[in-house]
Amino acid sequence: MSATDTYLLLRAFCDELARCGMEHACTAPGSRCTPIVLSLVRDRRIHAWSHVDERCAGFFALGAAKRSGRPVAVTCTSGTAAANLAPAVIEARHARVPLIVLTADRPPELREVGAGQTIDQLKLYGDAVKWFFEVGVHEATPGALRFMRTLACRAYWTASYGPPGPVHLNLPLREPLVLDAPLPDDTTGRDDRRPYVMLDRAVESVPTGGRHPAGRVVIVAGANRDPMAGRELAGFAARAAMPLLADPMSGARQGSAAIAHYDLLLRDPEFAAAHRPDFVIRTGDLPTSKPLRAWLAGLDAAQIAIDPDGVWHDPDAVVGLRVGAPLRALLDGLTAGETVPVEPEWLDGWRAADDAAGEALAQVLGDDLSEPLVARSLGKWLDDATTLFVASSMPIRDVELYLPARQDGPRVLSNRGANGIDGTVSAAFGAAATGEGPVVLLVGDVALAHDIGGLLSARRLQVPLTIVVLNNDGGGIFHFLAVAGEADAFEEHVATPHGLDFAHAAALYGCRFERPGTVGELKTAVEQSIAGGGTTIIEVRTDRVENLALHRRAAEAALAALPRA
Ligand SMILES: Cc1ncc(C[n+]2csc(CCOP(=O)(O)OP(=O)(O)O)c2C)c(N)n1
Ligand SMILES: [Mg+2]
Repeated sequence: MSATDTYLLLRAFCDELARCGMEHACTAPGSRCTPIVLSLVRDRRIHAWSHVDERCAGFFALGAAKRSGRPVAVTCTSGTAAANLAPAVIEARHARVPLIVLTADRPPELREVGAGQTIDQLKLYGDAVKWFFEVGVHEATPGALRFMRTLACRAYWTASYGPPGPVHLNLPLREPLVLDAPLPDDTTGRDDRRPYVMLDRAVESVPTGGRHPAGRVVIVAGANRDPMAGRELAGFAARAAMPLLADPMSGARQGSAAIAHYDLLLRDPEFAAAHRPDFVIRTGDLPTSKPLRAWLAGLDAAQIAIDPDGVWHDPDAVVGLRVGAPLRALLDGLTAGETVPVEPEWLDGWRAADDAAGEALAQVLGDDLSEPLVARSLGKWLDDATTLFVASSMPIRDVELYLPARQDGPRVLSNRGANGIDGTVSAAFGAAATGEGPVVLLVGDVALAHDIGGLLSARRLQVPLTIVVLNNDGGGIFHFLAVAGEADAFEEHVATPHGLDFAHAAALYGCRFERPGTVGELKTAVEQSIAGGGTTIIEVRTDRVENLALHRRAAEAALAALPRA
């Protein structure tokens, strides 16, 4: 057993990851992980992004995999380093993001005997990973090389499909950990650069699942991994005159059938009752909106859900049919099948209400910088080459509530698997490191403070990112909850104001800093940041109490503006 064995096996492993399609990996420093790190770095097809903090590395990998739709590897040394990947692994599982976690470990003879930096890493992430495998220590025989190649392909395909998610390989590594001679050639790979094992997926073709949507049909579109599918869905809904209640993360909030303000419309009991559909088609994840969820739960319409992985998003147990197929299969089926009969006035009613609500909102929001106006404006300004990464808490709610329907608007991404505010900055940098076009992060101050170390990617990795922070000095979302009335503990223990001046963070991490006072200045700051490259923190100061009042006024105005029968 020599370093040559270790490195030959790991080179074959990384070779297969690259052949399968891997383009990005994240590393974190340590001694034990040296052979994994060097093997990733030395494979020229894989861009290895170096991180100091494993928690940031995990979220960076998550963001990169989320935007690119391809597995990203993340490696770290043994001990608590591996434990720091847990939050990203959990989010990846819930949000269906393909990650390949490669933890370095001591070999068996050094476990449970007081060797340094050794913890039990077997099944460290529990059920949060789709697959765990203890790789073992091997000599680089032809058989072992084929095993490592197969292992890499299996990890890649398992992370990619059915549904996508994280896998964990634990790699015991014996000293010496660096090479003392050049590596010999390895001819165990397939000819013509193909992966050792390919995956052939039979695509389900049960387009309408035997049900034929008819009458008053509504489409509810939630987060969808394929931005093109969202666009196609919007086109279909417009042609079929079916109201399309589209979460921005569906990529379908566009076209003449898109209903952007469903959250507000469905708060109105009269509207909600008068617009009960006969048939509901749900796609992707269930949107966050509470009024929408409550309305769907109370319908007696037939409800079908289509998702490529057949994901089970139905907390109210009302879906009667699940179609495990890509959205395209459904659209093809509906378009090819009998023409779906629709009442022409059906979409008109939704359209008129949505437009009226939108106009009323615009009036209430006016031109004064506010949290909803920032969300709405970014939706209007950013083009379809841009990705808007949105933090949990009020930013994602504001985007769902206020982003206007728009052809060629930005792609919207968010960590909504487990709704955590952690790792948001790192995940946005990961997204910015992959793919074409700029990334803009919309984030609250607490979420930014939580992952302030993620800003290191700006300095060390030179990844450009435009960060718009809504600084209301605490968790503004909690003002919408009953706990806001618990005066003895609310401010200190729930809202958690901190008084941080993010200009200092910007200086520490080498970012530019802007504090616009008007919408016009904000627009200029965002445009300059995108055009100039680099990372800029653009801070918009707001007030939590005023924000609550503004949300209420906006909702009241929108409801008052609805056309009445
Ligand atoms: C890791 C994690 N810890 C705690 C929470 C609970 N939480 C939800 S929102 C929030 C406050 C977020 O504040 P901020 O980012 O400033 O956004 P705002 O509410 O002001 O819009 C907290 C602590 C969470 N979602 N995730
Ligand atoms: Mg806040």
